[in-house]
Amino acid sequence: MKTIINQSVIAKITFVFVALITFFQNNAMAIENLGVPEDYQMTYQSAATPNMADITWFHDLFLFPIILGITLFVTALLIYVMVKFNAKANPKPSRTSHNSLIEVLWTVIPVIILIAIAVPSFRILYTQQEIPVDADLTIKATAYQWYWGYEYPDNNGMYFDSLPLEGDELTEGKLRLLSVDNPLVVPAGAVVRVQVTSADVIHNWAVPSFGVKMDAIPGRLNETWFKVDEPGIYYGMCSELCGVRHAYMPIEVHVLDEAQYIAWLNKAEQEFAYADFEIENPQLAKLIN
Ligand SMILES: [Cu+2]
Repeated sequence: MKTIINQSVIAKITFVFVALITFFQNNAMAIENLGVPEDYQMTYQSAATPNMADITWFHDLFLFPIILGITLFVTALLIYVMVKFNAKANPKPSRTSHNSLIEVLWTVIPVIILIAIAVPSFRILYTQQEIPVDADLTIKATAYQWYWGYEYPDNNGMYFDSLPLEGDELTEGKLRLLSVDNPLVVPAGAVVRVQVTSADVIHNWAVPSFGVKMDAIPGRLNETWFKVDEPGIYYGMCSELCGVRHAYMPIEVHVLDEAQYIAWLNKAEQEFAYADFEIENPQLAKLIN
């Protein structure tokens, strides 16, 4: 009898517990701001891609300790020299000008340190620059003075402009100088190849939490890529001084799970369908038609 009661109590508690978890999970379904800068931030934004995780590791756990060690070592040497060999403590200076052992050491040790830094550095550079040939999705980002345009060549050339929200358009949850009217939308877990170009001056397509920063150059198609597993909103900005409204061309990327992405795509393909715009030059019109 006692065990039956205990079992039913346990079952009830489990039920309440599961219900609570489901409730909070459902609430968490709303897409979250993940790649956002924080006030007075000095460190990197948390990594959303494997590349950015590598960059963060390289800086925080590899380069920074080496820099710290060298700085402390040089500071200690300076203090030692100032105390031990100042004019008062050491009135008769030594005339020594060469020491082969020390000269070899201060050449060889820095070389070893530089080689140690170069190995992981080249590996990270390589994975950044090596564009996956079998990307799941290709996006073409075109920079304009001063907004971005996104084209989905895989989806009948669907295209839309992405302009920053102005003061009165900033509704609840929108961020000044970061939120846009039409964000770039990609599926979670997909390898996204981004082709970057510009229609006027040099801009730069940069999203800090992706570890991506690629120049947008007129007449040239640069490529970069990212893969984000966690659905959420990630922000970036144009990172090449491009004119008076340089600060007003943010990048907002929505990473959606598969089902949400397909739902968005179905809607977007109608809203942003490639329009056969009227060709004003009659000679050009004849050529095309
Ligand atoms: Cu720009």
